[in-house]
Amino acid sequence: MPDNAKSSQQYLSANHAQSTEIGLEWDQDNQQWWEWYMSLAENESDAGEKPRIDLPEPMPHPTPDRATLAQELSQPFHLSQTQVEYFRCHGYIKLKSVLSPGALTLLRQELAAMFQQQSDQLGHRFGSLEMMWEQNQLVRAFVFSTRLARLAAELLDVAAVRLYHDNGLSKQPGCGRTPWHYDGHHFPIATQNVCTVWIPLQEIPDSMGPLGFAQGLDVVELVEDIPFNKFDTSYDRRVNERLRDRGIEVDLGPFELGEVSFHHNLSFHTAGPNRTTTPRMVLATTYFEDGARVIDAPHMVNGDWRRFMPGVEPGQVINTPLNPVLFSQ
Ligand SMILES: O=C(O)CCC(=O)C(=O)O
Repeated sequence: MPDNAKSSQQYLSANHAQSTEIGLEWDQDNQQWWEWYMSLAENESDAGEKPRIDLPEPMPHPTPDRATLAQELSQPFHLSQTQVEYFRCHGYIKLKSVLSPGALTLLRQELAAMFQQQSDQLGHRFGSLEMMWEQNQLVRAFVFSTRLARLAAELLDVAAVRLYHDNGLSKQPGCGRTPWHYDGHHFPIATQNVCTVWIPLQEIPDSMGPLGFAQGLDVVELVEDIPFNKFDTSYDRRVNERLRDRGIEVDLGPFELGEVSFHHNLSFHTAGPNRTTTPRMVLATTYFEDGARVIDAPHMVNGDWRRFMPGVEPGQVINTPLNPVLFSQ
């Protein structure tokens, strides 16, 4: 059984475990939030016991020097009108060759070293590191990349974007599915103009659990009557059934190295289990429209949000030094 098939209740604090209430704020850290959240995914009961596909660690590519990397991360990546329209219609887009293999080699090595420090606890888990940019100059260079922030702003069609947070994700060998969700349920930001840039740090074949997207920004309306349940996998299962019954196309394709996806706050997405022997590492960075406020009533699904915008209270504009404007037209 994968770790995330264990009971969801065990990941909750006593306060959350004893009531079905979702309106209370989360009271543990972001890693614990992911532990709980991943436990809400449906997995095959014997998924954890199946033999893993032997996949060697990704081959390192020649790495750029500091100046070359800075140039790559700041130069615009031109979007065609068709690509912009695709994002606005489907709620996501996968773009190839956004980052070079050498730049990604550098970032993977850096994140691997950080995850290595907690390797004794990782097991089959979904490892999460956040706000790495505050301490790590290389991560900061990617998170503050004008190339990426500009793409987010252009796809969202907003004048300026701020940073919500960075999230290093290591889906460990044997870790199960990521449940169906949309980020508008996760982020306590009172606008839908939010975009997450999901950067694979190695190729992601089907067997490693690529991020998969339900096509259509309006899918959220098709499933809005399905109640979220904090204790079991019913929400994930019912969303999956609804998408299937309504014939919604789901893009579960693999990612090449250098391919990056951008998804809107309302995009429904999931990810498969990691059935390989190599951790599936990703940097996911979220940007939101400058001027947005915190929602009036943050809840447990918003996770450790106060860590990402310290001192901002519900209803207030988000403009702390941890949420800098990273691109402005
Ligand atoms: O990496 C995953 O499996 C999930 C990530 C995700 O849902 C996100 O970045 O919005």
